[in-house]
Amino acid sequence: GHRSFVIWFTGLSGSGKSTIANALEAKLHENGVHTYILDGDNVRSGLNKDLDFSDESREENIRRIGEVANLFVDAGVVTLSAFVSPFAKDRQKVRDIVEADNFVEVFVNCPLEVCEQRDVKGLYKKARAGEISNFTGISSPFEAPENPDVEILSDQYTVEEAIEQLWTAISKKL
Ligand code: GGZ
Repeated sequence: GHRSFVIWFTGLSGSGKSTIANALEAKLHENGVHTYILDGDNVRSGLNKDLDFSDESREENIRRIGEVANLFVDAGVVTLSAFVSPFAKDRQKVRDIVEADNFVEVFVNCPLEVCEQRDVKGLYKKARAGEISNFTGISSPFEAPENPDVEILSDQYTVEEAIEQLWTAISKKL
């Protein structure tokens, strides 16, 4: 067996949260660790499909995800979560829900200019054109963590390097 806890990725749209979470999950599986990834694809499409991107909806989005993550941790699963989670108070609330010992905050730090340049989904262009409102980094704030457990400068390192950095931080908790 192994311990269970939450690995909470936070960062701008397009910063690399999901890519890094998926690569870390593969490495955890190689090491016999039972995992689950919570992300927009499986949470905003179902449990949270009533929520939009207003401040209030984001707060409720993150609160519910924190409660779900807590259930997974109770079930013994290492839980990776990949949401923008732009508000410091909401991330703190999750830390309180799951208990600080079970919470690893990972700031995937990529400059807005780089995320916007890549614009993998074309959302930044739409946000600049005013077709999407409350877009994080453009028309809605991102409160960078002041004291993350891990900070990944995702525009300066490969995914493999990021995984090595994360492994150093989490392997001792397993
Ligand atoms: C930010 C938005 C928005 C707005 C749609 N602001 O790159 P993506 O597409 O896949 O990641 C973004 C995702 C953010 O959802 P989260 O649940 O992670 O946000 S939060 O934690 O703030 O609740 C982006 C897409 O949804 N998207 N509209 N206005 N991102």
